[in-house]
Amino acid sequence: MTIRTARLDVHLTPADAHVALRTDVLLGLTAQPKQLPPKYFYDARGSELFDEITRLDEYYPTRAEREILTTRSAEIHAAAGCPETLVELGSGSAAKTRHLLSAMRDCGSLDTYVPVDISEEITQRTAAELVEEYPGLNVHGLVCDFEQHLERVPHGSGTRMIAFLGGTIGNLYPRQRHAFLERIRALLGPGDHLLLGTDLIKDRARLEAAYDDAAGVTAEFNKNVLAVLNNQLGADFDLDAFEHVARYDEEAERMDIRLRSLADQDVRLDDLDLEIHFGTEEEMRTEISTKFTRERIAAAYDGAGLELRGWFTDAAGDYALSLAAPAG
Ligand code: SAH
Ligand code: AVI
Repeated sequence: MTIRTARLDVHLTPADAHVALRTDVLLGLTAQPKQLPPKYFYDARGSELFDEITRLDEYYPTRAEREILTTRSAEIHAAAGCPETLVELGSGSAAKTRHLLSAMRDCGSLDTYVPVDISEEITQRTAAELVEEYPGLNVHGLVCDFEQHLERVPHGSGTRMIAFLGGTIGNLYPRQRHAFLERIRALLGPGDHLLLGTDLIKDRARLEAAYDDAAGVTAEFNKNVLAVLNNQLGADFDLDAFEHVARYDEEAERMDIRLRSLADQDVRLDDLDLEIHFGTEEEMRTEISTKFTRERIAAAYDGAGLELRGWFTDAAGDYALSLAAPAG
């Protein structure tokens, strides 16, 4: 038997990541209202906290997506024409992805898995685990910002499925989402498919509870972005001087996640030589999490030259995995 090792290409060196962080934070903290991009939640602690979120009672999306993948992976794989390569964007710990990989293995098509994530630590761990768990599997991981380096995703062999699970597309703003889908469309060759996970619209109470759990894990995850700025930009944010806010914006059909300043305070960021003032009650947006309907997803695909080819939901209809391919 051939013993394989995972290959990991790092397209985001610590130096590049630092420049990007400096630029984004300078822009975000000097904007009115202030905001920070959600990709900076995911240092080692942030990835751990996100994994904790996925196990919370209130946070149904992971369970719902797991239910679909547990029961319908073989069907999804067949509907996508039994691809040989699975590329996964924002792969994280790839916990649910195992169902898809097993379906590919069981039908004999599995050749290559390409995990793509901004966090080097978690991608390294995921790649190493999967080489062990799936003997003979080629694992070619990529550490990069999927909004910037999508074109560097290795091709793998045969046809591919590009999976973007967990509802992470909901964390992109409409313009970013549109540009992202267009770039995915450009990556898809004949026979390739996109498998996209999206949370669906539901009542406000369930949505708000999912993003403001009783144990306070989501609040800690949200505040972790301040810890990232403290560690990486020499900032002096007092995490106790901010509170977590999670509201459903019905008009925009998205969760709006913010940090609210509990005091009139100045924060210093040494690496940026910047001092920023927060007024009492001032809110800074740290994330959106958009919720969808089938119609909205079909329209988003349509606008990006893609076509909805398959629709899979959990029994409760809380969450959807959709399959898309180039239109026409
Ligand atoms: N797919 C997993 C993890 C979702 S959490 C699941 O369904 O459970 C979101 C993941 O996307 C994190 O692992 C985070 O590091 C990654 N991520 C967020 N923004 C990113 C970006 N711009 N480029 C690459 N990865 C990103
Ligand atoms: C990664 N992403 C899909 C999660 C979400 O549900 O939008 C991130 C998250 N933020 C707070 N809780 C979970």
